[in-house]
Order: sequence, then C-alpha cells, then structure tokens
Amino acid sequence: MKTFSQYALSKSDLGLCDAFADGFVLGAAAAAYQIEGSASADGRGPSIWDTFSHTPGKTVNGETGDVACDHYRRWKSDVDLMQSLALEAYRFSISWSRVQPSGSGAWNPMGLAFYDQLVDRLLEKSIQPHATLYHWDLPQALQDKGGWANRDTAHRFADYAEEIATRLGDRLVTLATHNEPYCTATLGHELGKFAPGFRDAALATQVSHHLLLSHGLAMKSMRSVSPKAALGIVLNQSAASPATESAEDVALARLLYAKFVRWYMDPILLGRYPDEIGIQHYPDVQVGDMELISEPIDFLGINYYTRLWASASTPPVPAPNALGVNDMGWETYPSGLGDLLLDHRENYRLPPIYICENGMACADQLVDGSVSDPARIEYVRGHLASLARASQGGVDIRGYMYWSVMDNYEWDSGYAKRFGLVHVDYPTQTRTPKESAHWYRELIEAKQRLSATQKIAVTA
Ligand code: IFM
Repeated sequence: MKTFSQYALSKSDLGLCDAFADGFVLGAAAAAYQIEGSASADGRGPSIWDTFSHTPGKTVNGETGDVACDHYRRWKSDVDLMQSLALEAYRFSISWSRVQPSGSGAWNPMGLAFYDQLVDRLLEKSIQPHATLYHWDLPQALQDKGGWANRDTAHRFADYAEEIATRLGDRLVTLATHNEPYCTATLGHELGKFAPGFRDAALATQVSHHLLLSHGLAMKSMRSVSPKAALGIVLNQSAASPATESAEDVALARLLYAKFVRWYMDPILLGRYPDEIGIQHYPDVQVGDMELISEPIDFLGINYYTRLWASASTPPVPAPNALGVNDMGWETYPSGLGDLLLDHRENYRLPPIYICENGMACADQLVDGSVSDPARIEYVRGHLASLARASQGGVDIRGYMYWSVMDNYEWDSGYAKRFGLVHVDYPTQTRTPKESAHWYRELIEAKQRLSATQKIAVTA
C-alpha cells in the first residue's frame, strides 16, 4: 500500500488551483442506471435500459444494470467515501421510473425518499448536490406509448421535472434536464447502440427535437415552483479538427461539429437550428417550439472526452493520437476543451459553465490493495490546465466533475470499461480508491488551502 506522500502534487498542479475563481468546485459524477442496481426494489418501474440490456446481443456479455455498484443500498457509505476523497460536489441522476414507475400518474414515495435522503446526506457532508433528471432511462411504460418519438412524452417530462424541482429544488445546487441528448437521439434512435435501439435517421432527428422541446417545457414548469437550484442542461461536446487543410476535410469538420455540437447549442442559445447542416430529415417543428427551447438557462453543463477528427479521404487519415487513446478507443486531446469553450465565448452569450463529465477508461488492475493509474492523473491534469486557459480567457467556469466517482456499468460495453476514481470489485462490491483518487483529494485540499490563504490576505 502506498503512502499518501507518493501522490504528492507537482508545482504545476498547485498553479492549476490558482486559475479558477473562488467558488469553483472539484467533484465527480455518476448516473442512476450505471450505479444504483436494485432494479425492481421498492416499487421502481422498468426503464428502457432494463429492457434493452436484457435483450440478447445488445450489451457485451449480456451485462445489465440489475446490480451495478449496488449504490441504492450502499448510498450512505458511498457518500462517506466521497467525503473521504474531499469531493466538493457530486453529480448524480434521478431514475425517473424509480420515482414515477409509469412515467405519468402516481409517484413512488420510496423512490422519492431515496433521492431526498441522498441530497440531505451530501449536504451534511458539505458536498454540493447536482442532479440530472434524464440520463437515458425512460420509463418503459412511456416507451410503450411511443417514447421520445411521441410529442406527449415531452409534456410528461415537464410534469416529472416540476415534481422534482418542488421536492429537491430548495437544496440542489444545479438541476439539469437532460444529459447528452445527442446520445439519446443518435445512439438510441439512429445507430441502435443504446436503448431503445432503433435505426432510423429521420426518427432520431424528430426525437432530438422532442428532447429539446421537453427541455424547454421543463425549464418553464420548474421555474413555476421557484427552486433555488440553478436550472440548465448538460450537452456532450467536442472540438472538431480537420485532418488536413483540404476543403473537403474542413467542410467535413464543420458538418460534424454542426451535427454534434451546434444542433443542440444553437436552438438553446440562439433559438434556431443550424441551417448549414443540409440534413435530409428536418424535424416537425410546431409554432412556439423554438421560443420554448430557447428559454433562458442558468447554467450550461458540458461533457468533454475527446475531439472529433474529420478526414474525408479514403482511406481516412488517422488521428495523430499523440497523447494516446484510452480503453474506449478515444483520443486524449485536452487542448480541445479550452478551444471549445473559447470558441463558444465568441459565438454565444454563455451562461456559467460546469464541466459535468470528463474522464478516461483504463484497464485498471487492483494489485496488493492499490490501483496505479498515472494515465488518469495526467488526463485530469491536462484537462484542468486547458480549462484554466478558458477561465483566464474569460469563460465563467463554476466546476469540474470527473467521470466517474467509481467504476460502473458502461452501457453497451458492460462492466469492462473502468472510468472510476474508485475501483469497484463487482463480486464483493469492495471499493478501493485508485492513486488518481488520492491525487485528486490532494489537489482539492490544496485548492481549499489556497483559497483560505487568499481570504486571510484579503481581510488582513
Ligand atoms: O458513462 C458515460 C456517461 O453515462 C455519459 N457520458 C459518457 C460516459 C462515458 O462513456
């Protein structure tokens, strides 16, 4: 077992702490279906991910989230663990079918109590609670009525959002509508990779519009109950790099960026879809939809993992991968995060930003009670440095949440991909903080010492 001094911070790590405004938080994230387990406990209804993961051939080794990290039963000790890692914020998602088993009608008191107690315990431990309403797990009962292809689902979502804002909005720091609507629409309805597993590009475009509409309706319904929480949405984004300076590669980079980033950013922040996409299937947009979708947001969550690489030639020019590729096959490209944010600053009136996810999967091994993961430390260092550049460039960044607090169920990839700061041994559910977790704790504590010193200096 290593001693903590071996995780000591470098001088440049301390410099990182200095780059952010007071109040900037360092935390970690997870999502309901990926960690909770207890899939049918205490009245939880089935979601589309229960159905999908139990369908043969959809996930690696047929793995499901039935047990996952057993967090639904271990939540108290998990929060204690977060406290021991000095996390300042925890981002979690609410399982809609746990709190409203059919996605409409009756609420489930036991499901609601779970999140209520979780929020209180986080606050007791001085960890900011940040919640997301939808991290891909639509109640199956709503899918049976057409799911996100059915415009009515957007109204059911707004009702659900209002209920949660009423119950938890007094204590949450942020409350987001959707996590990564691109994944729900494109991976779930065009590529068939995620639940509900459709392969229909026109359907996916319509779904993306209904997701955005549901976001706008939910913003309004949540505002009507005046929650203290800041309200917003979390989008997955990447900078796009053309492989060469050829007109074809540059045009492809622009197109990929428009489909991945601008398709969601522009309606929310500018009130219109980007017109240079030239998609075959434009969604059915009704009068008033764009006004709803562009309801002002209090914060924008961004999830950043890698960049988009655009090569139009055959065979394509491979990405240089100078800093390596992680266990998901994603290139490590930290400078893309700062570039993306500085670019946004030019193109939009940005609300305050939280980085709601950023992390890497490694083939971590538990050896003699510890997990050595220097690549993850480098990954976080690089991305925080890039974020610091954006902060110094004038982007208002309020927090950074590492993905993920612990290893968990990585959707169609099952349990083989390990993103966590904490290693999970699934057969025993033993949690072991990795070296990156110790390093991250030291970084957080150094940041806290620094801001305490600054406060003393200001008041002296
Ligand atoms: O695990 C996912 C998470 O659910 C959403 N964002 C990306 C992560 C890594 O793939």
